[in-house]
Amino acid sequence: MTALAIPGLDHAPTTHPGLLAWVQEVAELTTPDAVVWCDGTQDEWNRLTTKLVDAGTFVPLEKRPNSFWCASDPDDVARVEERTFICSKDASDAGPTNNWMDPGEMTALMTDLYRGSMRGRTMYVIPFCMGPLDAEKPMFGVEITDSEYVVVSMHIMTRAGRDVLDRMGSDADFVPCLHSVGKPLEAGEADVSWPCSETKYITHFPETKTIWSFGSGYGGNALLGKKCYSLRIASVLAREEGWLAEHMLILKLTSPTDEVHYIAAAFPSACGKTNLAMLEPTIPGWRVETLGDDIAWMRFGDDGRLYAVNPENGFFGVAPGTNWKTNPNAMRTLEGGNSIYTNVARTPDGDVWWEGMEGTPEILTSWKGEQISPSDSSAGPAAHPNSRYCTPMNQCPVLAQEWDDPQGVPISAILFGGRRATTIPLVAEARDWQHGVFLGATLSSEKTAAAAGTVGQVRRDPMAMLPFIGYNAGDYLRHWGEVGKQADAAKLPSIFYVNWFRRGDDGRFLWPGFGENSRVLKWIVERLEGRASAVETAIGRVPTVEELDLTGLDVRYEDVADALAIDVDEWRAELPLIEEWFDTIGAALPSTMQDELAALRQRLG
Ligand code: SAT
Ligand code: MN
Repeated sequence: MTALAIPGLDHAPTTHPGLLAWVQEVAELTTPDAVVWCDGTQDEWNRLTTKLVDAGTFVPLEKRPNSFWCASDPDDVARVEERTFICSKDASDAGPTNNWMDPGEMTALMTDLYRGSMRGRTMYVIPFCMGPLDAEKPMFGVEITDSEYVVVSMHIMTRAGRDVLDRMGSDADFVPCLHSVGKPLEAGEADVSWPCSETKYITHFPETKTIWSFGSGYGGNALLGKKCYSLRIASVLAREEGWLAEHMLILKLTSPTDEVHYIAAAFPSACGKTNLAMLEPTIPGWRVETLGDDIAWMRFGDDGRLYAVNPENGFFGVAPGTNWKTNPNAMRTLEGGNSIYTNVARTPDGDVWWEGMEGTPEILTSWKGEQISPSDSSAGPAAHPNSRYCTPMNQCPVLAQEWDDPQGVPISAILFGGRRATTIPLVAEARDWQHGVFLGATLSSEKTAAAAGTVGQVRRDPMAMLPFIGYNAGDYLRHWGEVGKQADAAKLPSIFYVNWFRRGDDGRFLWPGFGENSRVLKWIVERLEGRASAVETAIGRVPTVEELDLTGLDVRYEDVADALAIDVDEWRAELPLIEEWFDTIGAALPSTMQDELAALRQRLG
């Protein structure tokens, strides 16, 4: 087949020779029925959402304007870490925490998979930009996909379309992102509502800054601007260029006396980043505004401070547990419409529902499409635990006005946190940058449903980046150390470790969490401003119960004391686990991390 036989291929609205050549090459390999250059317009959204409704993939939600319900294949509901690869030339550059394959071998293998993989489908070319388009050096990408679901999701999650292509001109660098659901259609074959393949590969080539994804339609595997570009590839760029690409929310905290602090916080997937980013403080006079809920790119400004930008344009949040109490601002964002819901339940009157949402409808269509009653516990969850909403940032009622400032915002504090039932106190402050890097390097969390695998198991998750570091984890920790030497120590953000999830002996949470976490943020800000005291402990500086503002909070004193406690025996039991983790990283681990571990051991006695 010659390229010109594919309708649309010759209607390229660009003169960019590299882009044109790549699109042509992919079209010849994947042999779609047609090629469409996406323009990012409302018209395109309308056309594709209509197509998805007609195909049975989307169900329009009568109760939510311009919003759609969608159910995935039951085997395509989360990121697939065991199918995710970093294909650096040298295996040691992928390090012990990533899957690796030789780039040549992977290219050959996936080229075979892509051959004819778009047959019977349309190939879409989506020009997109991560971060503001008016940045000095905009971060371009182009995703080629055969999934309409991906196109409309990219409309929400990124700046996508014609403006991006125009700004790219004929010579801008871009990250080529190739995606196919891997389900070609034969002539006359009816499509399924969620096409995907049993064979899945989520592949990154760090040397050529290229992404190839095959077989999955799920967010983190298919919306390639998100984890693949903005974390795995961007972390490689960040290392080369001296900045940080991190799995962090960004929030703006304003005190009753109008002092402003910007805070970035890293938690593993499904550990409450979105809730913290949109938090409604329970203490009077304090205000939180949102700049991002998942990813932060941080670079030093001319003033020596670290500035953060959120590369995304939307929220791809975990639905279950989101409600008017845990995250009223997410609920309000969703009320704006223009959203896609994947794997939640649907009510008979055209609304969505998930576990934890207020009101329990009598009858529901579950994420599996079954008619169930949520009160019938034998039916299983109505919404998949990793079900997601995809919704535009600009509908968030507490969006900070500077959220899309290309300069970013200066970060005062970095929080690391995980989900731990024991050991880790509610909050601890690092002594200095290197100690903070150690806290991040040893971050641990119980596994959640955001990735396929066993939920609940404790695993080490350095800086909540374990599945997202695009290179060797030891080199990554070294890079964090180096970044701390780029600036005057006094200008670096202070680093804190938090754990909202500690439990008492009877299994109940010791700290109420959600809006009450503003009390912890207040202590953090008072530390930054030198107004709060802390107790030096073996693991860092921890507040006493009295140092936390608990005014009006209905909580037992002993519970807060237990939430803050450093149990030396628990910490001694943690040491071999940290050691084992450092052994896993091996020779690339910077010696500073071993020094910190030795110092901790000594302090624990
Ligand atoms: O990977 S996703 O972006 O789909 C969600 C997550 O795991 O953080
Ligand atoms: Mn995430």
